[in-house]
Amino acid sequence: MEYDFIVVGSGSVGAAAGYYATRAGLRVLMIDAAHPPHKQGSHHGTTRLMRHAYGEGEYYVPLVLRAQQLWRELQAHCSEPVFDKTGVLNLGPADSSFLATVAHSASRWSLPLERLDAAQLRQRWGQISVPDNYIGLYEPDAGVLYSEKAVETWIRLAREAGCAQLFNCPVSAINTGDGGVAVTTPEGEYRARKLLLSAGTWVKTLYPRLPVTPVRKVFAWYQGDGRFATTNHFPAFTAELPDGSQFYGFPAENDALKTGKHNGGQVISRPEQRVPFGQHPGDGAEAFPLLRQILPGIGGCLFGEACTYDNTPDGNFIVDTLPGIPEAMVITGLSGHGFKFASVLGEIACQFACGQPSGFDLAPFRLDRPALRAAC
Ligand code: PYC
Repeated sequence: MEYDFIVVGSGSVGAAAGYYATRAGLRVLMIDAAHPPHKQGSHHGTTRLMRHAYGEGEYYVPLVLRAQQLWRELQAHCSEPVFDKTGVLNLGPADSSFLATVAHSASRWSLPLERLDAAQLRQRWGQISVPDNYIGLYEPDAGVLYSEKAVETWIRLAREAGCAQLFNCPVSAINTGDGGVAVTTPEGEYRARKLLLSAGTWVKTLYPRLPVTPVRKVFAWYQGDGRFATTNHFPAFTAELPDGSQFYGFPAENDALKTGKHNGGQVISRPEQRVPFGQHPGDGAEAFPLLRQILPGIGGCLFGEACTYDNTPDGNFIVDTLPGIPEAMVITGLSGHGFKFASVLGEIACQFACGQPSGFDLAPFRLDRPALRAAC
């Protein structure tokens, strides 16, 4: 066997897995169709949210707390910020089910969370405008991750620790045999005892039965000013509008506030359908409802980018072995909220490669869960 562990897709989770497995003493080959960090997947655009009191389900909290420890460790290897504790403010109607789960997650795991009514919100952040039936749930220990910086650091650390890296090299097939796994690339075939498939959006080109839908998404930077910056204690945020649409956003940097719409987007089936920002009608106006209703002091669109979500039917991740290939783990379906977990998911993949069980309850992420069974 040439390698102990091959990583197919070395963006966010794959970059972390490659580093942790190399550090654990395994002979590792990281492969990617591009050269991470890059803009072809879902880790570009500078920033991602780091939320702990998790609105998507309290079962994510143990994972996200371990992820946070690992982000702190990564920070020690990087001279620029990987994580900034800006706080995260979750805004929405008082009866929002997302906010109810945020509150439940915080209480179940004893996480700091402040509840503010509409008047308290307006008093604390005069830049924010909310209807009277809105509340805010503020997580002071949450914040912002610098996604490309993190991926770049893992790639560098893995390389320095002796990891083999084959970038700009697409994998065209994964096969089993001789008690291991083989991948086919234009550079030849490589074999290992174990494999991680973390190819994100286009994972179905290698394993078509996975219930993952690629969706084109956009995010953009809008004219802000010092009132919306961390120096003025302006937090990162999630916001649910009265029509149910969900947005996320970050404090302004260099007078530009980044925001994007979490739901919606265009379902695509080929990479070339992910056309650049501005080429789809509505790209430039997508965030206007958020800005008009919640952040009226923010000005016009400065620039934007397109990215992709790899969505599952229930919005929960897929963390499992590939059906019929127990030597191969698949981590995909991060459904637009997974970057913050890249560190802990990389560690879980490393444990799989080392033959160690994960200490986490991964049942919500299995391929045979009811919500996915119909789709598989
Ligand atoms: O945590 O949901 C999230 C998120 C969306 C975009 C960036 N972070």
